Amino acid sequence: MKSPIIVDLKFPPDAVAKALAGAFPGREVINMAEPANAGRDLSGIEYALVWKQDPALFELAKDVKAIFSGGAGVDHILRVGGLPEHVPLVRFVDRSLTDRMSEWVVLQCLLHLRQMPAYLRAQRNRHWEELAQPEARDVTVGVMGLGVLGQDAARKLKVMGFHVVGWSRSAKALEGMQTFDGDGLNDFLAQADILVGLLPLTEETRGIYNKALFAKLKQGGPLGKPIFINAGRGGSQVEADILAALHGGILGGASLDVFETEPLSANSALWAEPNVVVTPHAAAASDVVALMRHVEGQIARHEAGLPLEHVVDRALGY
Ligand code: NDP
Ligand code: OXD
Repeated sequence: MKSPIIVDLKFPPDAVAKALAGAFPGREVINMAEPANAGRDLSGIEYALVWKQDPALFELAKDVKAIFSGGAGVDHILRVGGLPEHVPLVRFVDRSLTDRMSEWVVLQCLLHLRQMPAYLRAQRNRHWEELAQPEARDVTVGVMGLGVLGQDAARKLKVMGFHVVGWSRSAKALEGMQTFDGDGLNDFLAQADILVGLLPLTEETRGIYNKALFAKLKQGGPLGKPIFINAGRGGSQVEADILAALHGGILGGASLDVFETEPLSANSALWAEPNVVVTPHAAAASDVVALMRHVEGQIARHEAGLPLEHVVDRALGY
């Protein structure tokens, strides 16, 4: 008898219901979005798939043996708290999510390289003026976070011709790319014309993109001033410092997909900044069908006695 799975995903309910229709054959699915499941006895159930779960979920689901995240980042899940200790928490790692993130990152780097914010302004003003155009090979993109997403984005940026360097907590040897770890942050920043943030939100990375960091980026490169791009988590950026750096000539532009508070307030000055691109945490939304497939695969491994993959190190927070 297969253990049921609890699903508590704060995603659009119709997309979840549709994806669940063909998922988990032979296994009961307890979708917490259905009113009939409110207050249901969840004891004895071994699996839970969650994203921004109800804070009381694990008081009811005391016997879970594995928890699956609906996203690649797990800060929301850890922040809610109440997770049973020593139960593995598995991140969502999937080709579709990785491809989408790399599309977004490459798009933003090209957009700033090719001066699209300025050309779009010129178009609105019916103003014809060709701007100076550096080549990608002369521009260094520094990727902060060389995990699943950072490495794929770095590879694809290289295909577009950018010179790419990377920084991560532990040392990495990546072919054709200079990498820095931990203490090498200042040397890494000093090379970056474009800084791409693909870090998880942890105690160590909260507020890391701040005025002190922006001041260490390379000035006077082919783009004039450095560009800041972030699709990791908004809690890692200090928005007041981004605005001050833009106004003070420390940053030349930014592309932001994530924000300190989401949705971004209609009053935020970021919306109206001339060289700032704002997207609504949409760089790489989880494909719910792919998510179910990934969880099925991991449960199959677990039930075959194989180790779960992509397990979060709860002490590190990612
Ligand atoms: P991974 O866990 O695979 O990679 C995280 C990377 O960050 C690793 O290279 C890790 O270093 C590095 N890192 C973590 N902490 C530190 C630190 N203190 N100092 C230096 N480096 C650090 O995560 P993913 O690549 O899969 O995802 C990254 C993040 O992207 C997610 O956590 C999520 O927040 C965000 N995301 C955003 C989406 C969006 O739509 N905007 C969609 C999906 C994810 P090391 O290699 O040494 O462990
Ligand atoms: C994720 C996200 O972490 O969508 O997957 O932000």
